[in-house]
Amino acid sequence: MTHDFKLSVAEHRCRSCGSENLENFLDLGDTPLADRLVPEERRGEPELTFPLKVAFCKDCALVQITETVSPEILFADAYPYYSSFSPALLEHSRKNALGLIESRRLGPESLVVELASNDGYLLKNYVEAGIPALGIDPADGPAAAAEKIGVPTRCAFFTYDYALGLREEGIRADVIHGNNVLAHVADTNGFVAAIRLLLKDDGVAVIEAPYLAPLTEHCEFDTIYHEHLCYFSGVALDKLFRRHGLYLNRVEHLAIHGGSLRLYVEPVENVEASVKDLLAAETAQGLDGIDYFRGFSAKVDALKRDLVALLKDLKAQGKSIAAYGAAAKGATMINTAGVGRELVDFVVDRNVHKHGKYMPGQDIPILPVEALVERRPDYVLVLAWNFADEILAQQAEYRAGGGRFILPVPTPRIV
Ligand code: DWN
Repeated sequence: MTHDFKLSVAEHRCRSCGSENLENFLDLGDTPLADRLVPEERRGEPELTFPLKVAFCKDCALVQITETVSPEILFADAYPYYSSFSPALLEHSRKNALGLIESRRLGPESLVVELASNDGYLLKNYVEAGIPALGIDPADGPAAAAEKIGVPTRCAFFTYDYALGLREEGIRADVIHGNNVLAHVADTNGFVAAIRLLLKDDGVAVIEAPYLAPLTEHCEFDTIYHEHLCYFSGVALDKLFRRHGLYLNRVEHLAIHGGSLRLYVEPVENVEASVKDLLAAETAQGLDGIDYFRGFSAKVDALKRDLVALLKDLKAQGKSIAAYGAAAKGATMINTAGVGRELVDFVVDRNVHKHGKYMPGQDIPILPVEALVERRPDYVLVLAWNFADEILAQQAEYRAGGGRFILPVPTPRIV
């Protein structure tokens, strides 16, 4: 079902600098919302679909999708993503928090705020250390889960006006976390300006976002979906922050989510070598120019073609295939490549909120992970490939019984 104009808006200007000098370089077609899993009672009903096209801004180098879907239908009702179902992410976050407690000398007088705080997966580390924390997240399920474990959370969208309200309450943050949220907000400039408003003058915003370079180098096109409005390079981020009196002073490269950046952004300019090196490397790679992206669409088409050919070949041999990870990226992968129930029988996932529902667009059932050993499919397509090491290590029993995994990115292969 194509969308109602009230549910989405086609953008013709850059989300960061407002330029109209955009060039589309990838079209993934009209796709369903990646995290809008289908409950039993809605099976067979037409699903909302929206254009999924990617453009490059020739003026500020921001890569972005051209359609803005209403955040209310993306994140508010029944948003199924809970960070705490990933042990690797929990450990990654714990180390991040403990490192900042030490480096910023945080204590009972400090305040740490997380934007898109989800189920308290990160802020719980500050609460346990006796450091005041406040979570802000629009998804009622994860926000309630955070409160349940003692993380003070406000169920709201973080906007400039919301930050003004916090300031009027006398709330200013020593540290603001924003993990996998900057790419998700429709008002990119308003969100960054709100961070500056909420941050103390000697504070730091620590922002994690998937990094554009591995996305293109490793063909991680399935990380493109309507929740992710922007796909960041250092060049584009630096321009965005400076526009609002914030400075990208340090950057760390992370393996999480297929390759991310951890950005240290402050109201005082003190740019370290890590940022200078990042910007120089991107210029050398050509990430600040459209030519770098012009061949990407062909790479994506080749990966999709090779994946479907591999799956069809296994089915022709009489093999059974399941999938692991009812991930948002998994929805992009199966819907843009055309992987349906004729190829994949079911998807397993540890997130209990996803069980009993169906993958968007393909009506593939989502089951508990135990189904892999109970039903013993011959092959399992790892849709959550960014956690492949962790997932394969968990599934020793399935592998011991002869089960094999298929990794789709950067090239489809059996392991
Ligand atoms: O930006 C976003 C990223 C951070 O998370 C959100 N907009 C949406 C979401 O994207 P995703 O669903 O692709 O993220 P994940 O974390 O790659 O999804 C992994 C899926 O796999 C989750 O449903 C949890 C599941 N899982 C599992 O079943 N067993 C994950 C691990 C690590 C496991 O061991």
